[in-house]
Amino acid sequence: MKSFEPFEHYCDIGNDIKNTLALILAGGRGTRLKELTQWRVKPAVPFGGKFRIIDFVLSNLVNSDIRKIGILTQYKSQSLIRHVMRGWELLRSELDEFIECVPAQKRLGEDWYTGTADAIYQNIDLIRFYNPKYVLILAGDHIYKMDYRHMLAFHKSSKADLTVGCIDVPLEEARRFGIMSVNEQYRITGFQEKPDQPVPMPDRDDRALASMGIYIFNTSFLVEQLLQDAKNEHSSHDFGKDIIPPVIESNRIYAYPFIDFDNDRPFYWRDVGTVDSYWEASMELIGVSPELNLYDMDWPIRTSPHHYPSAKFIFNENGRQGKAIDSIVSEGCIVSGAEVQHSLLSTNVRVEEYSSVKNSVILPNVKIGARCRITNAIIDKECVIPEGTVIGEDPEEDRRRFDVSPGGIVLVEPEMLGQKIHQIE
Ligand code: ADQ
Ligand code: ADP
Repeated sequence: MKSFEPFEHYCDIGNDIKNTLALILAGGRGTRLKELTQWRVKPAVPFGGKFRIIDFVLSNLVNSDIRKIGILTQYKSQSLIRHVMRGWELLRSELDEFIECVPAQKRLGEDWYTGTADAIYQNIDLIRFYNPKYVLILAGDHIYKMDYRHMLAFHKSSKADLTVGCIDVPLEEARRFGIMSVNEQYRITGFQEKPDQPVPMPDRDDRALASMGIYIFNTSFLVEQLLQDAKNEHSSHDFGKDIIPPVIESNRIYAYPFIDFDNDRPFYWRDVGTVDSYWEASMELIGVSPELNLYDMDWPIRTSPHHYPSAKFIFNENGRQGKAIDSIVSEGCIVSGAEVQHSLLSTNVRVEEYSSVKNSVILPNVKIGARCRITNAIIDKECVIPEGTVIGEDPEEDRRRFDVSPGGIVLVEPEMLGQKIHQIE
């Protein structure tokens, strides 16, 4: 197989899309995001100024016309549930459309969800109730734009029992993923979850084919596998570890390449799992033509509506101009006699006079007092930065007060500033 072999997969999916139930796994904490996920689950982490991470997968579903959606939550789900309830009521129940948050139900003597397959198994009643033809299982913590109809057409035309979304990744990162090998028709011939020694692609010894953690199952096949796995006391009940490898030989398991064949490279897909990758993905948005285009009205990313006034830049009394250069500034922000450079200000941020903010991501509702200098930082929601604070200039000092990532990004949380969190979001 050549590294990227274009393939024909057009197939009329007719009403199948309406017969698909999407289940979003939104339960994992995402510990590598440090304090950003101390109070909220990773899909609820704000991203891109006005969005939360889960908005990307929800927008993909709605834009793909898949409107039967269950969100399986577990860890610190309140912030996520509130966001979904406030912002995602656009679906119409009279048309059998819904977005439903399904919190983990801990039953007496039983554990919370142990692995991803267990999370689906514990909601098997939901699957039986809606009785869809296909179940699309997704992670709630990835940033990308994908039309799942293409994948469903591929699944159907391949007559697959299960199709796994895949993308090629650098070999040195491959140990974080489920890694597969495929034949020329993209039928999976080998699958290892997070292997110590990942197998490179045949024609690219620096890349490996990774699972995106996106699965389309024929419902009957899924139910059969879940019931079987639930009986196996040695299983960790995880799709990548326990469900996929044993069925490869006996069943039709395919890989759907999320690859832009016109440009011979993978589409944009990011797991902003660490403080550094979160900062980098945010900074990329500021660039002239970012790979992730949030201004593409053909594929709008929706979120819960805010009712803030427009951003404002004002002169202070001494005639010092408030300005933002090479930055994203969201609604509700006021930059007063201060300078913002190559930074992302989320909704409702205040920057007071003589302050500067550079190469930084400022989350919603932050207040930055006068005469502060902030560089290479992520400031979490609700922080009030006292007048004269300097962040990002002296690594020793930063380490003493805040959290500094391996890449040198300073993460600032209200608690580190001695501020009480009055609203856990
Ligand atoms: P990981 O990302 O390591 O690998 P995992 O930690 O199991 O997989 O999380 C997958 C998704 O499920 C995340 O969105 C997480 O929040 C959620 N999740 C995890 N446990 C959950 C639970 N018990 N209840 C509800 N939600 C839960 C997976 C695949 C790999 C693949 C990568 C791609 O196993 O094969 O390469 O995703 O990122
Ligand atoms: P962009 O607007 O990102 O330049 P396109 O206009 O080609 O890209 O496609 C819009 C979006 O539709 C892409 O971001 C991609 O995620 C999705 N898309 C395009 N082709 C496919 C495909 N074959 N399978 C799944 N999704 C696709």
